[in-house]
Amino acid sequence: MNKIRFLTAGESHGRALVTIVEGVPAGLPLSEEYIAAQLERRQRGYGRGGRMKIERDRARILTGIRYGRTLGSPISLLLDNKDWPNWTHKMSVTAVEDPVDKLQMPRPGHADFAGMVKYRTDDLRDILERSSARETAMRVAAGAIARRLLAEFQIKIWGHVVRIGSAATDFSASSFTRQAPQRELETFFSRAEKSPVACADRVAEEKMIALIDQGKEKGESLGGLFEVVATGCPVGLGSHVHWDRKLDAHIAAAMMSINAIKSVEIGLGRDVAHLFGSQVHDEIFYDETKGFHRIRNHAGGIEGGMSNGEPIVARLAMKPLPTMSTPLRSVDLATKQAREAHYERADVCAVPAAVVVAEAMLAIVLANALIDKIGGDSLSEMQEHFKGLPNAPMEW
Ligand code: EPS
Repeated sequence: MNKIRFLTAGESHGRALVTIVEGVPAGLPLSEEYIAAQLERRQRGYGRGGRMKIERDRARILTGIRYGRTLGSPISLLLDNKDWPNWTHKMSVTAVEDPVDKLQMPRPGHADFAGMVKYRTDDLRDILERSSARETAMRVAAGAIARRLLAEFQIKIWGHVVRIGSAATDFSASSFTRQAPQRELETFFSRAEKSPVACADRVAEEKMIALIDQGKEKGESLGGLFEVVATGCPVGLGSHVHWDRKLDAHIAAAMMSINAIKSVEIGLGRDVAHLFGSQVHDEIFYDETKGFHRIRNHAGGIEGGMSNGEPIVARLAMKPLPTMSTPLRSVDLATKQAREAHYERADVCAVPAAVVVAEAMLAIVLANALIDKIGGDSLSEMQEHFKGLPNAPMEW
């Protein structure tokens, strides 16, 4: 079976994070710099805590590449935690004589409580170290490889923030159709890229920043809403024929696997529930210059579990992080006494970072859907197959 699969390993305050990415076709140009650029994007964002000032994420390529190109063999990446020297005792791999105090006040909304019960531990550090979003650095590294592959087929991935708490922009990327000039897309998303909250709307951006400042002052945290978009997808990724081949199902599963994500919508999403059919579905047109086309993209690029050639748009809701410097009420699991939840250094808002993680997961899903559709053990074989893809019915 020729599909990209990857495993990640690593605790937030352990020595390092690692990933093995298997199934990448041979002959793909890839460098540490390309991966580093994506890792750096994930570290940005107004509202991050002190940790991001310590880390300078850069993954080393250990295997799978020769002379700047993939070999088709497993690619392994290693990312050292720069914070590790401060944690060698707390996170020692070997037993220590003077272990640190156990943490026993689970944070409401965090993996702490269920994790402690499930894994039979009386120290929530055993759970939080792996449930931490630090792990997403490796997903971004693995996703960078998928993104690099998609770029060879002019498939591009973008993202922007729609809402942080009560501050929002009205703009949705499902306003872009396949006909949208590349320049328009690039202008919009590069505005989002330069924004400290990844929002292209300057008025909304200001409100978001003010809200994060307020949240920080109050010891609160904030979630939000954001969109990830893929342009340039050919028609027919995924399939209508079986539940586990539907592209939207794969996207939803990948997105829901990201820390703190509570909902995923495609295109209009839940708004389809209160409109007439004619207000929802995107009519089909044809003319000589544009070929088959739509004038809107409420479907978010997916019909019947398949890409329809329009931009794929997924909208995700992220909950406010459960670690708050004004802690919520909890219970000391050892004494059963009411206590404040555990607090340690954390981000006030990580929505702009989550955009980059969701882009990475979307890249992995789409790279796999493309491999599934056209096959090929090497980039050049995939490119040959890609040329033969029909763009419209009756072209086969
Ligand atoms: C996180 C808590 C913070 C975040 C961390 C996720 O880390 P620390 O506990 O070291 O201050 O900065 O995110 C990252 C380290 C990262 O790379 O994104 C948590 O508890 O989930």
